[in-house]
Amino acid sequence: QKVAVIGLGYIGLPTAALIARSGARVLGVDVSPHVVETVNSGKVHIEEVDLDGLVQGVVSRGLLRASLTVEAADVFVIAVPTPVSEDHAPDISYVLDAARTVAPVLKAGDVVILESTSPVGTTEAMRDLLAELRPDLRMPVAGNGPADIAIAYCPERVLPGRILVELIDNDRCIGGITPRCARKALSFYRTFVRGACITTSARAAEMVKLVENSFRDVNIAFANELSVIADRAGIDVWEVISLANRHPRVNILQPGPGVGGHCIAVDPWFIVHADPENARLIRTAREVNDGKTDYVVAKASDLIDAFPGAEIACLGLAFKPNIDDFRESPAVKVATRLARRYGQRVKLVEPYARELPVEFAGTGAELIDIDAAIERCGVFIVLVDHDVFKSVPLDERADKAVYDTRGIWRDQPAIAPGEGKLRAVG
Ligand code: SAJ
Repeated sequence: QKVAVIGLGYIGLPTAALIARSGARVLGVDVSPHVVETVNSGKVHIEEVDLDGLVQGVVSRGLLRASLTVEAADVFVIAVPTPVSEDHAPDISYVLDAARTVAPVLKAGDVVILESTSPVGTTEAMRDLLAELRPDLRMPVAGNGPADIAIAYCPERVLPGRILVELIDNDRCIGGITPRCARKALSFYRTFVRGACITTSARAAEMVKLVENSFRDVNIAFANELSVIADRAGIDVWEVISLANRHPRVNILQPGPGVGGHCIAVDPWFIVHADPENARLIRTAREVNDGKTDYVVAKASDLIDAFPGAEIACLGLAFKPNIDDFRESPAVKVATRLARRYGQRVKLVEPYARELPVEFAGTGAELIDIDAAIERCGVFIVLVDHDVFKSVPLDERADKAVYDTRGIWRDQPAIAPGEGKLRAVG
């Protein structure tokens, strides 16, 4: 069968490559000429474990090809961004654009699957648009009997850094506009997914995706709120969490400088926007997690001010450990605010960055490696729990003033800044 994947980003490209490896002929469609050229030359424009080798293999075997324009196919998979605007309203225009792209080449028997995280009702909106553009084809409507086109929503739920593994092994939830649509999409996913594939309605599947990420956001907010309360009470939050987690039914997540990435900090707003009156806990969790970033900036500034003149090392910029993804990263937010305030004193340590990210242009902040930071800097602000930071032994950092937002150096002693003791944890 022939598959067209619309959108060759963090989800679309790995998905296209895996489908191609399962033996289908895959056309990847993207609006960016750079992305299309890169993929066609067997290379990748994003970093993800093992993706480069996979793409190179399927492109060289002629199974995956990229293009700026769509062609006829049997299955269309849409994986385009669904951002939120400043006022937290979801923007589904890329999904609707993708539907407009696909509409002219649709034929009876085709399957159209939306994978982008979407507000409830988006798959139906896409169906309505396709119906308008192709009145010659019967689009699925619940209770209306057979249709020419099957339309389904099947959210991705993979973790950056483990995308290729999770695309195959995670369970999938497949929501059809009608049960028949779900069954057609199911037979497609069975060709490359090893996890269980469970069918439901499109609206339920849309909600499932939003709920998963909101669940995680609320639970991280709990840990972040706890970290502030414990800090003010002079208690080590990581000790409290690890002891509380010994209870058989307690599993508290880890506090940090806030929540980043392009999913968990965004998707809960889709639910809040749809029902602001009732989504109170979900909205508060967002506010708590964003507020933690402000708290970290204030605490880091207090520590820095206690050591005038000392150079400051901000450890980590990625939105989570051991990846090179800086999108919506709370570490970047904290470090840019510190760099704007303390200028050249600020040194950024990020083994996953090849150059200084644009946010820091003009601040005077500089990218250095961890060894240089240990030699030069007196104040350390730990923002990301990269393994390379965790492995720095105490004797190399015992004389540093440290604010550790991730709890990786719990053996760090407090350092006296001239007069008075200053212990910075939480
Ligand atoms: N974080 C904490 N403390 C924790 C766990 C995470 O502060 O205990 C922070 C991370 O540092 C990071 C943010 O949360 O800044 C998000 O990281 P993550 O690892 O929780 O999630 P993502 O954004 O990489 O991927 C999530 C996953 N969703 C869930 O785990 C419910 C993934 O399965 C989804 O596919 C992905 O969002 C997505 O695309 O929606």
